[in-house]
Amino acid sequence: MAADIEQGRQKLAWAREHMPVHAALRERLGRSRPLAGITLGVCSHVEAKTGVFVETLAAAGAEVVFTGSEPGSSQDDVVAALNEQDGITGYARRGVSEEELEALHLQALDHAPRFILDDAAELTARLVHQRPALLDDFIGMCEQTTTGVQRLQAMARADALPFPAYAVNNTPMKHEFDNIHGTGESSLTNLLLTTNLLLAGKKVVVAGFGDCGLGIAGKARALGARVAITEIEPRQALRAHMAGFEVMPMLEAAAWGEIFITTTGNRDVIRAEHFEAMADGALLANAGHFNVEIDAEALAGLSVEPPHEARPGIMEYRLADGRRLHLVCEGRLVNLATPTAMGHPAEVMDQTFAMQIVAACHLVERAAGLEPGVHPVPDQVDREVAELKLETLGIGLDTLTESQQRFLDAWRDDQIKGA
Ligand code: RBV
Repeated sequence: MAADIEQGRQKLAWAREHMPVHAALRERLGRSRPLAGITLGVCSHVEAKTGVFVETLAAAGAEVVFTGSEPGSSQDDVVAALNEQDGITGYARRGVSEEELEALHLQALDHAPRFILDDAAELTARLVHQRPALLDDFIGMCEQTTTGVQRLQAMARADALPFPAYAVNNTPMKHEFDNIHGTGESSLTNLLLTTNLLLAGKKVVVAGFGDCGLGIAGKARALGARVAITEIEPRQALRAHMAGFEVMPMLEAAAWGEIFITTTGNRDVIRAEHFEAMADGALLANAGHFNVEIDAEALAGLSVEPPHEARPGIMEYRLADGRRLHLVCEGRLVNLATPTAMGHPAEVMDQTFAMQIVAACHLVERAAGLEPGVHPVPDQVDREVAELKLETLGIGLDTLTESQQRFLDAWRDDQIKGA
């Protein structure tokens, strides 16, 4: 069936309306056009907010080629509505296989992008691994997610990162908002929509107490759930404990919990020994980038019959003793890949993608002077986006007085007390 292009335009218009930082950037960068003449690859979940991000990059002068960063998260109507715009070409489809996703990525790489804005380093890793001839003219890339930064660091350790990369995920403006509030709200929203079940009073196990885990755990508790955390890092475990959460190993949590949400960025976090311990009806969902945190193969191996769809987006596995375990959207990103999922809320993506855009403009300008490797985004860039965001919210700031500034610069006792 042909994608409903009018619906795609409507989704883009709504997202535009709720992304005021992008509106400001579109105007500013539309005048200075800092990305003029550059073919830019964007790999992300291609829904409406990502669409506004792509439009803004085109307004900044770039020739944009986009593709999807996950098989289940792009929306065909938005893809069609983007493809009709000047300066934008895209290759993304909802519900593709891993092989089809690879083919779409390679189609995007056929445009020979010289800069990449990536999610989980998906397109970047392919560029280095499968299209090394493009590296000669390649400028650099910006990465927006925790998984991608860790992957880029692995590439750097393996001598496979011959250009500068900005760890946009690590800026306060990204991970303290997107990971905590974006993942926190959208994972729970979509889990509840997909299951039509109540969170209040439920025992929820969150695997991992990084920013995403912290966001989900805090918001689940705010909705009345009892929350337990599993961790491998002693200080994170203590943080969770002192934030008032139960902390326990997964084997114990498996027997305790009713809903499980993984956020670790690693694989096989919930596996056979854990499925064996779970109660009938347990719900399993993943909020990490890759669908490897819940070992679905092991779950299928324990099942006495092929899984069947219990509700759209939920597969039911029946174990030998009759217990049923429910896996949400094949363990793919619960906030993006369920049938009704729309990703993070618009206000959060306005901020995240603004960081990507401003960081990209900054890196394009200074890439020649930077060593290959993973670099932090300069703090000033982060501050500027924060100021812009506050401006759109109509929130004012105080400024330091001269004596306050002197106080901060002082170190001698007489200076501190006498200033
Ligand atoms: N994310 N994108 C959306 N476009 O709706 N929602 C979440 C969207 C991004 C988020 O910024 C995170 O870094 C990444 O998805 C994980 O794949």
